[in-house]
Amino acid sequence: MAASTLQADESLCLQYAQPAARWTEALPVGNGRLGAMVFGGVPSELLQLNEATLWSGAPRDWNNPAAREILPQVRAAIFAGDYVKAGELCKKMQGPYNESYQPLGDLRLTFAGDAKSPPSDYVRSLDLDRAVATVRYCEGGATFTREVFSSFPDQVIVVRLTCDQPGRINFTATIGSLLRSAVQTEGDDTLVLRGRAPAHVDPSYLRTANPIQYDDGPNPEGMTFELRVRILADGGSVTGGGSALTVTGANAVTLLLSAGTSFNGPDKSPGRQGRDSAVEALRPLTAAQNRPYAELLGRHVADHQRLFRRVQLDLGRVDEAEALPTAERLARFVQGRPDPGLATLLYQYGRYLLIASSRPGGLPANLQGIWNDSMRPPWSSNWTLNINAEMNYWPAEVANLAECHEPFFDFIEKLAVTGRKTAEVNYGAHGWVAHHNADIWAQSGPVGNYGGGDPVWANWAMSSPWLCQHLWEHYAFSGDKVFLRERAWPVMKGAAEFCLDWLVDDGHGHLVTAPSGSPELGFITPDGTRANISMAATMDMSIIWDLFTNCREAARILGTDREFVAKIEAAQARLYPLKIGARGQLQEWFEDFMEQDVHHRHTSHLFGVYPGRQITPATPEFFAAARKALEIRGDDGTGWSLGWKINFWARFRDGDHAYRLVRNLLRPVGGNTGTNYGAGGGVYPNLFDAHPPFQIDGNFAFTAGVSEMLLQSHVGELDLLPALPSAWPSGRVRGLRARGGFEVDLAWADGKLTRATIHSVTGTGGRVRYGDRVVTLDLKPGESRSLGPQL
Ligand code: FUC
Repeated sequence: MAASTLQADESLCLQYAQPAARWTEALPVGNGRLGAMVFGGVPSELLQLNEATLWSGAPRDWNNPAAREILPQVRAAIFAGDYVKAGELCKKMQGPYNESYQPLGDLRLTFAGDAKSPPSDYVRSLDLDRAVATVRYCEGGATFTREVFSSFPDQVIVVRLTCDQPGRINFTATIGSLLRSAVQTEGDDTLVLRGRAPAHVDPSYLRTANPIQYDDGPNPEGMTFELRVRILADGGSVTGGGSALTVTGANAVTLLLSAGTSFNGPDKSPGRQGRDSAVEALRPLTAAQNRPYAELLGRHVADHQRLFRRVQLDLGRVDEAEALPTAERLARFVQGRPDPGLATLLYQYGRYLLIASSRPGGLPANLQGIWNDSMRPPWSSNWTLNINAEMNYWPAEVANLAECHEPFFDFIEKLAVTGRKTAEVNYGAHGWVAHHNADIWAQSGPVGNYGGGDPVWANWAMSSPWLCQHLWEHYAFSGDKVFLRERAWPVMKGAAEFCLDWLVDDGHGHLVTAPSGSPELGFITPDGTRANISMAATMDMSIIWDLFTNCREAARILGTDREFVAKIEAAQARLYPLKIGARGQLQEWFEDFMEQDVHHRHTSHLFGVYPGRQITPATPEFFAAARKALEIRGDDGTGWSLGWKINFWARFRDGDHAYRLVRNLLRPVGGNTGTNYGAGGGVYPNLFDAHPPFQIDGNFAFTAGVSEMLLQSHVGELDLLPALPSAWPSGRVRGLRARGGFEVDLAWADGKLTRATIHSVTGTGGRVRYGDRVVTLDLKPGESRSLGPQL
């Protein structure tokens, strides 16, 4: 293995020797709003395009006033031990399903080619450090190069075609969309596609006769959108009309792609009160066309690197592996050949994908980030709140991309508005509630089409306290009291108000949630009854514990709401306690029920281990019981499940077991995109995480998990290399963030820390741990301290 170095990150490339044959081989670029999957074909290039705000549907009333009448009946059934009846009653509390994220369209470039000389020396790559996808090949004695990127500063996708010989670029450009739309040319250099999204799309998992519904009325509902492609040729000519433009004999060509929708916020009809999508699409294009290509590229790379380069990681390298195509590296790695650089690549890919799918001012990354080619994408490509959306943001703070967390905060604030109404109408409760699924309209009610959803997922009501953890964590890492006071606290308080109303006395003095399920797993009672819904599932209690703990700390720091905090303290003391079951495991339900599926992908009962901080070495019995519960679940699962387990094993300080999950997550799954709820997650050739199908949360959980193996800070101290696996004996990391306002650089060799540098950004003092050694640092903001292995 080559010595550990931290040089230029030229190795941070995904690379392939063939064009993409499938979507999960294509390479993603994005600026948080505009995304493209670049296929890299030679006779025909395909860019599959997305715009993050393009969704089906419109704001609507998903609240269900009947729920309020049903709730006491549900509770009575639960307290009488009739869990089956409770589950059936829960269905009557549901509302409509959420809407679906929609694909924007395709850009196709069909090249004239050279029949006498087939292409050779083909290479296709994605450079994570520059956020540029490149295709290069030789044909007819010339070398052709394409570069594609999605610029955040200029809000356009840029495609650049060059050749080392003049006048050799010839192609025809066309655009199209799966959505209702029409294409025309404008002037002699622009293609314009105008369309309208469906007024409703049923989720992918529903079998319905008419799942995609357009509004054909005179004043139709449904989002409008526009895609524009402007072709700027250097030399040669651009000709055509209708729906195609042809470039002939150019030296170089720049294509600028811009798109806009009529989305005007979650409370505005996109069909009738929307923005002008034509204006939205035209504005950035008009600005960008005045900048030469080199300037567009320079602005893009500088913007990307400002974020991306904050964390540098080297887990060790095997030189011959670094040079191989990415898919071959995966194949070698799964056979047991060492390639720590592959884990580094996937780690940085998670950071790349967050930068590319979640930028200030936009929407948060959905189940597929921003990349989707289907009108009925898996699970609507929505925000699934019982694990997936939160998981997307686990790396944001620790992996030094706090700005990329911001779209999630905006979204949470919007849910806090719609969710206040839902809490009141459905449950007669104060504060705000959200359930299992959310969409661009900030859907906050339980889904299920009034009885069709299984309550074990549809009726899960714990989103608001969990989402608030993200607001708190942003403060915990940054120390930003203005954020805590003005943005976090009002939303956290609203979630706590809901929880205080939602909790009920179990008749024995404890406060419980009822109805309550452990997502998305049913149980078997001692008499053999199979049911889903009972009271006080461990996850509920741990999430509420987390919110209450964070609220108490927040209110103390802000010196606010003393009376309210007293209520929280009183309730927290009465929360139904954690329990240890007959197998020595942390119980998942309020009684020691058996799991209907002992290897189920969800590990909800371990919330207190990660992302929570209720279960730590300071609670040794529960820490051991949680570990036992994870052992029972096993080491397989869907992609995101494997990713969560890396984080758990890191918190259990077992680096080699965490690494076992790293290996499982790096299993190549080829082209397998059929939905698999059981085991078998891994990665696609383009390193998108496979549930299967593609779901981006596993990518983000991987990055969070590797960070957690190297640095932890959730128990009031900086814990250095808490879970270093023997597979990564030597390495370095620079720029990880820790709670309390610190950045941390670490170097290690032979499995041992050699040097740590703690930079205080806003932090003052703090404990630092390496193994059993602990030191207390006294640092002022801006100061750094270097420590050796003795601390
Ligand atoms: C939950 C999970 C599934 C999937 C879906 C998007 O329902 O249980 O595995 O990730 O969300």
